[in-house]
Amino acid sequence: MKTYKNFIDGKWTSSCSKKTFCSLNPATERPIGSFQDSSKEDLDLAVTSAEEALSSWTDTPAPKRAEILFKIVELLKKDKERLAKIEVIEMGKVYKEAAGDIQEAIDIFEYMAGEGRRLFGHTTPSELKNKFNATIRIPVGVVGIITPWNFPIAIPSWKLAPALICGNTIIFKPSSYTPLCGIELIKILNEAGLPKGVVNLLTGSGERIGNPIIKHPKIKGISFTGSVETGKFIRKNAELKKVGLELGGKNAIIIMEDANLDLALEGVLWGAFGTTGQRCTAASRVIIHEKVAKTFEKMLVNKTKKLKLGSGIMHNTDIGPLINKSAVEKVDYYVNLGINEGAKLLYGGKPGKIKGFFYCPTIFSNVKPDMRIAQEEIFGPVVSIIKIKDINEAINVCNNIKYGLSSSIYTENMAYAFKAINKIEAGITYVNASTIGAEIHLPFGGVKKTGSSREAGWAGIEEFSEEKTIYIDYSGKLQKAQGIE
Ligand code: UN1
Repeated sequence: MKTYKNFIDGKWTSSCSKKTFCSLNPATERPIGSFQDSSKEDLDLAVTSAEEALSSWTDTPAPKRAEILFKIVELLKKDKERLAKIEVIEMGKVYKEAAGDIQEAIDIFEYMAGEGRRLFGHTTPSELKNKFNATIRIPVGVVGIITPWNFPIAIPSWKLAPALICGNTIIFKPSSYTPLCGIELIKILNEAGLPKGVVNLLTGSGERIGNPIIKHPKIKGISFTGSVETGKFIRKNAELKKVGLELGGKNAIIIMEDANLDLALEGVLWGAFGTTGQRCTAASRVIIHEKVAKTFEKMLVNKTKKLKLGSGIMHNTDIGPLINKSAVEKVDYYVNLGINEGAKLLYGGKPGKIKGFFYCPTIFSNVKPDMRIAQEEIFGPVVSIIKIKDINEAINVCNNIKYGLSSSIYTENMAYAFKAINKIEAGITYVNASTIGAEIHLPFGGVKKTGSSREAGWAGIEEFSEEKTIYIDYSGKLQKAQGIE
């Protein structure tokens, strides 16, 4: 089995800890490689390198930095198939979704490369004569990027691409369930010609290497996607660092009585069972008008029965494995909880019969909005159907959760659609589309316990830069603002 290394100061290096850990293929439960179990000492070396690289990277004109990002786009395109296969093997999602993940990385690097010739600030008039006012963007400094396993190439790219174009240098810790994907991405960044120290990669656990990144006094910004618990820990321990957090969801699809049910069905299947339900944006609740609930439930069960579990590498697989054994146990725990809470198990509700971390797609009906299966993030292929009587109740139920990431409504009625757009407490609302599939050039993020940050698109530039205000007085005399003589 191959041992992979950290990337510090432009070199592939073993950890000072001399310890390693394994990453498993979730479809076979077999290890795919061993990785550095990094320590605080490794982090200090990486931070020193990132600090040394900072001023020359920041001084490199943004359009020149962009040339490297365009090169990354080219290399990712060339390598798309190979990277997607690695992602299937390490993370488990089905091949066509893994290819989508790589495409998301290509798209964000391309968008951010374009930003090299924008990175807009503002100009605005002064209240005084012969004075010029504007803002420019400056980098945050050395930033820490800590990413999850569910989009192991795309989510790091959402953060790396804007961080790079804004002139930051980076300490990147991929999830310890998908270190190989992180390493493959950094290999490409390196091949594209990033100067040494601009990006440093450390593999290892949240506890041993994530925590010191969060607390490191020389790291000025943290961008994190993952659990609410870790998000809270970051808020407490990152002190005055600039922090971006994306912390999950309990997203709903509302289906009104006038909805096109065939369309809604496709949306629910894709939102609830795509990526085996392991998206922060997954649709884990269906809030449906009582007039159409029965018909829809039948349609959903019929289609779900046809979904095939299996390795993501096989072309006929619909649903890949969960990430690990504890994910299977967690999903199973929630399924039993749902039964005990009095929900009706319509379909599924058990682990897959094949080897690997599989779980059958699962549908609950008669779910009450306050049941824990309708409140807590399960992160697996489980969907809860909740009946409602009208649009107001639908929106109340939709908002009756601690999260606020994605949401969706299926209706042909403009008034319902706009009510949903205006009243749902979420960072994203789709109309007649599922809760998943955000595009990279728009802001992504949520409200409430999802974390209230935004990333990607122009929000990515805001996340990884500071806006500096410039006043230039060319009057040749002391002028005082606010009318002071
Ligand atoms: C996530 O699960 O954290 O909108 C990200 C989507 C994907 C990204 C999901 N583009 O579903």
